[in-house]
Amino acid sequence: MTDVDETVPTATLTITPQTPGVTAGTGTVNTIPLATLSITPNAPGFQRYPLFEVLDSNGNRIDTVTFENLSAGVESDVQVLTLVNNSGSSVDVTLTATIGESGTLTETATSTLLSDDDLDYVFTTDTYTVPANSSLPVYIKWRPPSTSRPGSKVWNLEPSGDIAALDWDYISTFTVTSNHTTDEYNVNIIVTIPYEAGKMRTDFDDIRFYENDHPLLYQLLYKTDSTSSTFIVQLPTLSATTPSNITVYSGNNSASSEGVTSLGVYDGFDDSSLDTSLWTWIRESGGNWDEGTTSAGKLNMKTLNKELWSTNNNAPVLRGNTPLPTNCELYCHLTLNPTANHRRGHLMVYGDDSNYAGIGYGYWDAKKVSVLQEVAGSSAQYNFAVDVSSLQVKIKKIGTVYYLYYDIGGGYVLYQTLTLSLGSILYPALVSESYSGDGGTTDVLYDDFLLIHNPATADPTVSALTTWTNNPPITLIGGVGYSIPDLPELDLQNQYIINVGGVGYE
Ligand SMILES: [Ca+2]
Ligand SMILES: [Ca+2]
Ligand SMILES: [Ca+2]
Repeated sequence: MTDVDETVPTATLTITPQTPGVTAGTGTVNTIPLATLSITPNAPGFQRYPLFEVLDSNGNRIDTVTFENLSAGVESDVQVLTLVNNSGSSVDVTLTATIGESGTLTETATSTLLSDDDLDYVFTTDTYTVPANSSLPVYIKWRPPSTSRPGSKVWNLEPSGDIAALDWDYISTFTVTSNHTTDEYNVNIIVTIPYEAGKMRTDFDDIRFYENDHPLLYQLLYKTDSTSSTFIVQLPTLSATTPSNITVYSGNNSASSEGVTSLGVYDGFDDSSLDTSLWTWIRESGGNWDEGTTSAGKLNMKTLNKELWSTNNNAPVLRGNTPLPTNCELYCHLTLNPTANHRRGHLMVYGDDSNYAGIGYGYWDAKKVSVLQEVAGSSAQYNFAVDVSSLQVKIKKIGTVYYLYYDIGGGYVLYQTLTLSLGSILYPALVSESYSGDGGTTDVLYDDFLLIHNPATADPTVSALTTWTNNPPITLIGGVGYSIPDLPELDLQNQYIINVGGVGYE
């Protein structure tokens, strides 16, 4: 079917189908005969609406759906998408919108069908502006390909790509609770899914994430088959007040992974070859670095009596190829045993040799967690004595605020919060250095580099997964069950799905 971009305006939309059987024009006008379906994403991000199956044996038919803007602001760029599934005949679809009783509708483009051949989908390029607290009634007129009555009626209240119908056998759930003061949108979080024997594929390809019956974008970062997997999952909304309830589906041996690759970057340094699509050397020290030779599955960059901190800018810097987004998180695991002053390795946000900030580990009269910064060549450092051989470091970048964390086994500890103007184009970087007069070298092993786009401003609280249970066969929207209406004037053969709030469909 289609993939949908995620760049959409904030919206709280309620789909409110009307009662059936209203007569208008030359045919019977039927609105979708369902009770109110309330779907409130509150947020940018596409909303995938339930699948209705409707056929009008009269030929022409008109269905009406009202999209209600419940938010306090004008919603622009609202797009209506109909997906039509028929058995091969052409379908005549027109989409018009009129002024709602309680507000003014501005149609910003004329309807244009983008596809009308043997339809899998039909949609228009229209976008609409819906004033605050007003409605956008949309009339969907289409000509079904057949007047035959196909038999039993099906009202399917499950979302497109319906997880139950497609034979996912198990579900688990978890909650994400914001620790920030305002709602945030399209927030990416890290989720670890441990393997559950017999309830998921050993390669985790059948894992799916849903919220309120809507599929969520996700990206598999890394995994060990039959052991554990780690995903980025994107939440359309992370409410400041209401936790997000996420459902995880598994248990479909024929499923293949449908994740995206746009939410983050991972390098486990596992294939013994530096990935030059990800990394560029600012200064390379040939023969003094390797991936997987010194230590399998790790990148080694030796300290070489070369420095970045202060004015001797001769240390090797392995820099990411792609500039960092405004808000992001960087992670890396470090293994080293420094024994002389200034031997150290860092994960950094790097603009150039005079503008960077990073956290790592090194030696400064003792083994210490180390934070280094330079802003326009003015350098500073922070050190915290702790004797370990490996540790995890993390940088949360929210605009120009840098939160620098370390984890020596007890969980992340926020060590420094720095507000720094490092420039507008910044990259992730790995840097090993040591004092120029030292004369020795230290292996610095880097592993599991991870970059996550658009994290929550404050780390949210992510609950543990609940016990995996059987997937109930029908997903009810809003917790309300609908009986199948008896509509003798309708055949039910064709299907359409209405999406609101999405732009950039392809
Ligand atoms: Ca590699
Ligand atoms: Ca590795
Ligand atoms: Ca410098």
